[in-house]
Amino acid sequence: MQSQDFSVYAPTDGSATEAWVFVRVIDNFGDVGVGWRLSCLLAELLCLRVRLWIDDLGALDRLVPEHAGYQPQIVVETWQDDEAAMQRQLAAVADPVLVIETFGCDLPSAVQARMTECRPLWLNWEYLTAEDWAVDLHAMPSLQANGLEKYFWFMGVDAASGGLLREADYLAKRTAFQQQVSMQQAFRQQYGLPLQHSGQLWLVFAYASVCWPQWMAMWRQADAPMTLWLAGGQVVDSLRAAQVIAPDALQQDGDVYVLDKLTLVRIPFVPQAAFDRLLWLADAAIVRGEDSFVRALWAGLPFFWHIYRQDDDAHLHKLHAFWNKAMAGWPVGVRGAFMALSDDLNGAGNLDGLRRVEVWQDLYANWQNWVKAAAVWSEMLHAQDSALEKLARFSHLPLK
Ligand code: TRH
Repeated sequence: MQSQDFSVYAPTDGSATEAWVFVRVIDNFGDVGVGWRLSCLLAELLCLRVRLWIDDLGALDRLVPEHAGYQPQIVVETWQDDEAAMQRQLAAVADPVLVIETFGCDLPSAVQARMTECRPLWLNWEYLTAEDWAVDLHAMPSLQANGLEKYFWFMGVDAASGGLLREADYLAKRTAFQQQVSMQQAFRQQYGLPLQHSGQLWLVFAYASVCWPQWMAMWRQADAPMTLWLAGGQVVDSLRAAQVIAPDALQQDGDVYVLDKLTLVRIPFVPQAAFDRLLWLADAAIVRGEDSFVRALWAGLPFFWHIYRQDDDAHLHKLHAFWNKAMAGWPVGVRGAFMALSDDLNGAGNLDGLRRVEVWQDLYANWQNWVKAAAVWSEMLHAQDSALEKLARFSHLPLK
């Protein structure tokens, strides 16, 4: 689907071309995480001045503690529901050539009225999915009540999708970090992460679930040394509720708790710009939601996806759609064991304790095959155009 040429709306007086990104924080860090990352990439790669309108500055402060001076091309505005306040804010700012509402967050009527005058490219930046219907709908226009077309942007893993958010220098940064032990040690020191670990190192950033006591039992019975870096707090809460750990265990960042050969470490919440480095240090991961999932794809390591739950088990279609594409070239031995555990993690499995350990041991026996399969899939995604490269082509806005 080819749109009209929106670059014609760029100012001709030499002033910077402006884009507006709207974010409503529903829960967790996904909305703000994607909104901020997208804003940074619009500024860096499309050289736009980005006005990020967000209704919960506290969520952004947590993710990007220094956002005020972090990227001079990004201006953060508080999105106020008060119409008069929004009118006053709008009166002071330049017209945008691009307006992105993230995840169907519905633009205020004052903004829509302004858009009927300056007629920017209007995108609804949707949740990522590998389902085929999303590829069919990607970049399709939908006529709105104000007479403007709004286009759907569906990120995804297919070449015909809206692509994935990726920085131009991602691979260079990953390689430098993974090759330089001094950088790794400095990072560990900066965030109070243990300088050593025993066995495989897993980064676990996942939701609260009844599966966690079961998975700890699985790993304890498998009896191989293993270290879990527990990020985000919810897994620790589940373990405490199930009395797998003592009530006073893992309360503070840096606390360590040992269960036989399993070492659990509660790690601090790092700024978003540092999150990749946790993945780059790990042998494997469990990630969640949307943005951390994409970062695991770029890291190219073996991982499970703890997907965000939706009503009517819609999340399971999304989960399976993704893995069916990702696993197409995987060796059979990895595929069966992996899917059984992935379903188990996401509440769709039927493993009892004994079978869970057997399946884990099957996967563990195929470790190198899993590592290779994950790396190959990641390389394939790296070879595709990123979401911003696709957006530049779609909008005719110049790419740096
Ligand atoms: O926080 P999430 O569970 O967000 C979710 C999903 O996006 C979901 O699809 C959405 O519907 C729901 O929110 C409302 O997971 P996600 O998407 O991985 O976002 C986490 C962000 O937090 C990501 O940008 C990485 C970042 N992060 C850090 O910056 N530092 C950290 O230490 C950690 C653990 C995460």
